[in-house]
Amino acid sequence: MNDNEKYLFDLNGYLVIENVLTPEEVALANEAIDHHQDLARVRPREQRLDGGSSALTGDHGRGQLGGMLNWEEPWCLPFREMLVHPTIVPYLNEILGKGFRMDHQMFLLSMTKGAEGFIFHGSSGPGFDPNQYYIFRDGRMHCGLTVATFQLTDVNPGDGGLIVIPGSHKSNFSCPQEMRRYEKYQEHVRQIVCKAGDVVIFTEAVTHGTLPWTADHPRRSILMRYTAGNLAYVPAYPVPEWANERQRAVMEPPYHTRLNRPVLEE
Ligand SMILES: O=C(O)CCC(=O)C(=O)O
Repeated sequence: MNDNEKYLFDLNGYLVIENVLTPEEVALANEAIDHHQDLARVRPREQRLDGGSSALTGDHGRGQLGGMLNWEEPWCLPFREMLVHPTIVPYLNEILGKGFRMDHQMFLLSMTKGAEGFIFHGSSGPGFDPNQYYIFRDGRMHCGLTVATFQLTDVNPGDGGLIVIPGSHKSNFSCPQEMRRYEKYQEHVRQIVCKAGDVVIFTEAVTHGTLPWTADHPRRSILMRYTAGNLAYVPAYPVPEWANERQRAVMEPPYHTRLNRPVLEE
C-alpha cells in the first residue's frame, strides 16, 4: 500500500484497487456462480434493507448466495484464491495489522435491475464501537471490521450499488436521518464506480449503503469481511480441512500475534 493509497484510505474510508483479477479469473468466478444459481435467494420483502426510504426502495430484494468456499472443485477455487489474494494482503496488513482474519463468511451480493438499496449504516460516531472503528495512532491506521469486495461485473456511474459518505469514518456527530435515508445532502455521497476485476476495500466505520440497481446488467460483488487478528464480530468457526497454509492463517480464531499467530507476509 503506497503513500498515496494510505492518504486516500485515511481521507475517504475506502479505496478502489484496480485490476486485481484478470478477465479470465472474473469469467471463471462468474461461471461458478451461474453453476450454483439454484442456491441463490432474493431477500424477501419482510427483510427489506431500504429502511422505508422511497429514495432507496426497489421492486425486489437483493440477491445473496453464500457457501462458495465449500463448493466442489473446481467451482470453489476462484473464491479460495480471493480469500488470500496476494494483491489485497498488503492492504489488509496495513489497515488491519498482520495476523488479520476472515470474520464473516464470504457471500455474493447480486442485484438485478430494480433491486432495492440499503439504508446508510456504519459505525461512525458519535459512540465508539469496539468491533467497527477507525483510529489513527502512532503513525498508522487501525481498523476493526473491514470489507473487501471483489467486483465480478462493472459498476458504471448511475448504475447504483455501493455508496459511501467519504470521510464519515472520522465524523463526530450522528448522520442526519434524512441523509441516512438518501433523501437529502446527496451531493456529499459518492457512488463507487469500478470495473469487473477491481476490489473495493472500506472500513465498516465509514457510513455506507447501497443505491437501487438501475443497469440492465446485474451487479455481482463478492463481499468479504475481515478484522484484526485479536477480534471477532461473529463467532469463530472451525478451520476447514481443505485450507492450505495461507488460507488457514486467515481463518484462525482471534488471539494475539505474540502467541505465534500465523501471518501472511507480502
Ligand atoms: O452494496 C454494498 O456493497 C454494501 C453492502 C453492505 O453494506 C452490507 O451488506 O452490509
